[in-house]
Amino acid sequence: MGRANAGKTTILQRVCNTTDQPEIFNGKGEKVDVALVQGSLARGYHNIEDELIFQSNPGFVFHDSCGFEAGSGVQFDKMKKFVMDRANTLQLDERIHAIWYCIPMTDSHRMVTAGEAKFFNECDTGHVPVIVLLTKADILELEAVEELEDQGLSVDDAGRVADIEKDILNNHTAKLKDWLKEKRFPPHDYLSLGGMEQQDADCAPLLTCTANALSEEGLQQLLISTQQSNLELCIELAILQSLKKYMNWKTEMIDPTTLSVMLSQWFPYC
Ligand SMILES: Nc1nc2c(ncn2[C@@H]2O[C@H](COP(=O)(O)OP(=O)(O)OP(=O)(O)O)[C@@H](O)[C@H]2O)c(=O)[nH]1
Ligand SMILES: [Mg+2]
Repeated sequence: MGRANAGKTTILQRVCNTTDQPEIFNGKGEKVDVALVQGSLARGYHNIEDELIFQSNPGFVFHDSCGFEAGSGVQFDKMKKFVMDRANTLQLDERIHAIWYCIPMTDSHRMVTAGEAKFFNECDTGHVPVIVLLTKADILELEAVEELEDQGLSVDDAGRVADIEKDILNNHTAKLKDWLKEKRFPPHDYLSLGGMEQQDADCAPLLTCTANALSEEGLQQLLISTQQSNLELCIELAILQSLKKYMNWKTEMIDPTTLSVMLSQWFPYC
């Protein structure tokens, strides 16, 4: 979720380790001719029912929704129905498992618009965690430099710029948390992401944060084993989760074959 230009597609590309655009399939599973909808995509309009799949990792199915500025009531209602239906459906192939709500730091003066307020007041996503992503956080470096200049201080000290940038980000995050905690359905977690437009950007924090927000271990395993951008995450969770289970077992139940099967479940694509 998130307004136009918030950095949504870029995040999905990083998670799927690609620079390609996704293929789009409509609600009936038919491929959508991207050339035909190019105009509306360029205006940041997305049909939330469409499924976005990257060839580099077809294990993930994404849904992309535009932002909801004041006045787009029909779009909001359509999104709300989609989210509530798909969060609760028993049809496994239709179920959504997590929502990333992008708020770009390029708009730090209007982080919570009527659209965000409406979403967090009205959208009960039940057990489906909503994680607010403060996207394009790298842009705050510019604000930090401006602040130093205003104070008449040198901007050559990279450490000082980084410290002020961190303070500004902490400030924005605190403000955002303050606003959203008052809503009826506040987000489960917050995470800042910057430099995601770079092809080698690390999305491990995003995957770890999402895995932590998922309440079921089976879902965590699906997420971590489906992503192929960070092998370390698979190793870390395979060891932590398998050993955690193993430690509760009686000694006579422990055998290397069982342990290796448990570990390998985190690496189905290898
Ligand atoms: N500085 C910076 N730019 C970013 C970052 N992430 C994305 N961008 C840039 O922001 C622009 C928009 O990114 P997209 O991923 O296309 O945004 P979107 O939310 O999918 O936009 P729509 O599909 O139009 O709604 C692109 O030029 C990206 O390169 C980031 O972390 N930092
Ligand atoms: Mg996009």
